[in-house]
Amino acid sequence: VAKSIAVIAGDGIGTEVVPAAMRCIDAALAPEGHVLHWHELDWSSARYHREGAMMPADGIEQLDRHDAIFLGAVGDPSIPDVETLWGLLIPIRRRFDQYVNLRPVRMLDGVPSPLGPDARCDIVIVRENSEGEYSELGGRFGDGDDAFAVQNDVFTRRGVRRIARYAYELARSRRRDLTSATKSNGIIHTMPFWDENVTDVGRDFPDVASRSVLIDALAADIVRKPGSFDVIVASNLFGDILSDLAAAVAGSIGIAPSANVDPSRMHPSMFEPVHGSAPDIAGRGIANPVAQIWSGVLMLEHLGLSSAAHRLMQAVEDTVREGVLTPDLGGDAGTADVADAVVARLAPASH
Ligand code: GGG
Repeated sequence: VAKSIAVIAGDGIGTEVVPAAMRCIDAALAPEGHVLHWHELDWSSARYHREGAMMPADGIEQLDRHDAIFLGAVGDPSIPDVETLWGLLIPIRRRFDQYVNLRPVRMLDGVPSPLGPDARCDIVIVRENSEGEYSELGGRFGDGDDAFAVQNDVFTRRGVRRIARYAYELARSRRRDLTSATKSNGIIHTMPFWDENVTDVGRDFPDVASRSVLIDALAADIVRKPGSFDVIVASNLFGDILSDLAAAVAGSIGIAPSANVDPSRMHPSMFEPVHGSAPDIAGRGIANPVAQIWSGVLMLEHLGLSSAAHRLMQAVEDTVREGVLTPDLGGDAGTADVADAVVARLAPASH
């Protein structure tokens, strides 16, 4: 199978972890006779400075010709985040109707959790990825001390129901337990609407235990008892925040992967780490590549290359279990050291 992958390494540590992950993915595929054709695109903040836009005017059409998109990170201190995010990441998610943002969070042996050695968790956060709080509706009004800003959230029946259905189906394939993040006590229009639609979809899944939990209590419970969660479904903003929190509980945001999925498969899906460009550590060769490699595992699964995906994940788990860790996890390995260790574990045994 030869698949075509658009690669956008982007900014900061994206340019370090993406090539490291590509090496690992190629090493996982080689023994099986599969190849990925990588098409590297220099769409980034550097391009914005050079040409006035993060991506070309026909960027979406270019991406649509590929089987998947492998993205690193976007964001640079020299450009407002709103330009970088809405100039690249968010248009891709929306134009390709990647309405599911899957964010698995699992504790790996060898990765220390701030909760101690006995902590366990294996959660998938299903973040709504096409509407909600990420909205362009609103604006700034007035001047001086009378200035104010209005931000409108958009929750559609179709949007809430389709993400709820996806999450229930995922829960059915796992431990049959679903938690929905809400804030219907304070957010009086959109959150009760979210709750009603999630509950309604849940009637088709009587075999899945489900509950609605206020986001503040849920955040505390993810810290207090992370092992009690299976699938969590959340709106765009809530899902983004909860996945950083859960990743930190599992050891580091440096290991947290994500998949932006168009379940209809009409368009390419996009695979990226949860973390951003981390300008504070960029250029030092110490960024953790695990989140990017794990995002590659999700991409291989999505492309139907599940045996290579399984071996790649196994190699990552063996690498961290044996103590090859970057500084965010308390080790002193560099980005390339971790990738080398993963590649070495994937090499066919020599006789
Ligand atoms: N890994 C992609 C990246 O750079 N994400 C940074 C970010 O701020 N993302 C916002 C979001 O996922 O909504």
